[in-house]
Amino acid sequence: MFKRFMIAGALALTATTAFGATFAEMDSNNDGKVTRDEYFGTISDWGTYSDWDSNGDGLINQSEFDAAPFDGDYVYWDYNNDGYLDSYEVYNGLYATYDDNDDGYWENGEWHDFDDAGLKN
Ligand SMILES: [Ca+2]
Ligand SMILES: [Ca+2]
Ligand SMILES: [Ca+2]
Ligand SMILES: [Ca+2]
Repeated sequence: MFKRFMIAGALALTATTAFGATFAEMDSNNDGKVTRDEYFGTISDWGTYSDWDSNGDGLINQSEFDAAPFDGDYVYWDYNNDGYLDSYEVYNGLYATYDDNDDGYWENGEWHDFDDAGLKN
């Protein structure tokens, strides 16, 4: 996880379009947790995947992944092992990375880790 801080610093200039929502905005039923459904419902509206797909081929390759404002394990996120990340693989990988206690929800403390990574405006 040490790379998070390096990446947040290196990409501060390019992260302006991503994740411009607060925890409360994502938590649409206000139960203090952001489920995958709530997360997918908001993240897909922001067009972040296309921001990261710099060559516009609809897939994230290794170099696009390295340039994106988040940390993760590219090989681990690539569930179908085709060498690229589609939007589901990216969003699902992000969600799993920041769900530190693996309970299937984002709670506020976990969201702060997400925020610290430079993903939120
Ligand atoms: Ca909720
Ligand atoms: Ca691409
Ligand atoms: Ca894949
Ligand atoms: Ca959690």
